[in-house]
Amino acid sequence: MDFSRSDFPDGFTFGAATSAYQIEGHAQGGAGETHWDTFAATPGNVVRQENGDLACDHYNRFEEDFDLMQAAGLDAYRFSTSWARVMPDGKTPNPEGLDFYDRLVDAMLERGLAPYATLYHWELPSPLADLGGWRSADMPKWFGDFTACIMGRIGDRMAAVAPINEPWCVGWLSHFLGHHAPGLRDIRATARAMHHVMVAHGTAIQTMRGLGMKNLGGVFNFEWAQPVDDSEAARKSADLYDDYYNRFFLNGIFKGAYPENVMEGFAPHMPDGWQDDFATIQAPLDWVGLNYYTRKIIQPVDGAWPAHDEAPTRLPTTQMGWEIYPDGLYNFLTRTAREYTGDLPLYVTENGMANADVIANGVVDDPERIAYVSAHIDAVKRAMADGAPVKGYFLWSLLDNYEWALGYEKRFGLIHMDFETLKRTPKASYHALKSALSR
Ligand code: IFM
Repeated sequence: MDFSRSDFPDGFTFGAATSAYQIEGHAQGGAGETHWDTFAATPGNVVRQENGDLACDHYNRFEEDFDLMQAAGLDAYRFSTSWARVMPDGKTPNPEGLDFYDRLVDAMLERGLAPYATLYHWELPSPLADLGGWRSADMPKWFGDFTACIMGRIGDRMAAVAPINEPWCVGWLSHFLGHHAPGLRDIRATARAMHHVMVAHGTAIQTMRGLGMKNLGGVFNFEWAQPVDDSEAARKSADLYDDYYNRFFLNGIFKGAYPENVMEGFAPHMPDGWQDDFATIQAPLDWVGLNYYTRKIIQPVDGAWPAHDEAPTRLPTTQMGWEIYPDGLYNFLTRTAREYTGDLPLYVTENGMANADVIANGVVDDPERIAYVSAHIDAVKRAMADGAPVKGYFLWSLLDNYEWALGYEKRFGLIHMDFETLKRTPKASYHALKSALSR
């Protein structure tokens, strides 16, 4: 890769990220059913109706995975804790699940990998989904109880914790676009879910402060919004996309208000008393994590709010069809520091690409991923040179894994997974990263 560790200040963290449902093998260890299991079992939602029952069997093979991380010279592991493994019905602790995360964290520490935990990465226990899931005003309380339960067990060994991975996906993608569980397409459900996710985030931060924990942050996914042309209508459309995708969460947390143009759509559907929740939402953070992959070209269309669509790109794309646009990462890092977070540490908590990788004679050549990561690391360096206080970079993902509605065919890993044999094969990008980190 086109960089070396010595290009970065001492203490800059290089890590890799995963999530529980995408790798662990959810059918093991007494985990409860989740809304992803039933979403995946419903025809038309997930490619080949694939689910996370076995995934990478990380549940039994995490030592091997951590050995590979250690051998690559990585400093940190960003993982998530499955609510349904820790509390199968969403409310009652499962000793087997707690023991698993206890062992997992100790195995990281034994190999010098700093644990960066995310409490929730999308597998909601079905009994809570039955009660309304993220539409319910009770979610923040249930989530606070889960936070106390899991962090009461492993919180003493965390390097950093964030409550919810990618609130936009939990709210908009899952309740407005219906692409993820619970697969709703309903603006009232969306407005409520977007707000309750924010209150749950703040509740979890307060709960962890109560446990005496430090280094607590929030992780948000951002897409750069480019107007399709110079027209006023295109600019307004791109601004609205930017506001409900990116700014909604930062505005809520750092300014105590949601963007006005988003409220034009949401206001009639917000839960009672939502304006009183900002004291919780604004619980102070120690760092902010940005997940960044791509840019979207936005064009206005006739129709109901938000009345816009994505236009095709002319730039190269990844296996996901996502445009490769490293400048977007530079833009977000500098804008976030300038407009919201000031000196607060920033992390790139996810960045990477899916590629149609194939294994031949035991080797996986992925020059596309090496180029993608190099270009995005260069964007991080430029943002730092221009004053953004970036303290770390996590690659998505350590392993090829379950890419949600797209099943197992989109390969994001530094390590190739044979999903039949579960054999792990480090790709050329893994070896390139290892050599960059040792320089
Ligand atoms: O696989 C996902 C992950 O779960 C959340 N961030 C984006 C990744 C790639 O789509």
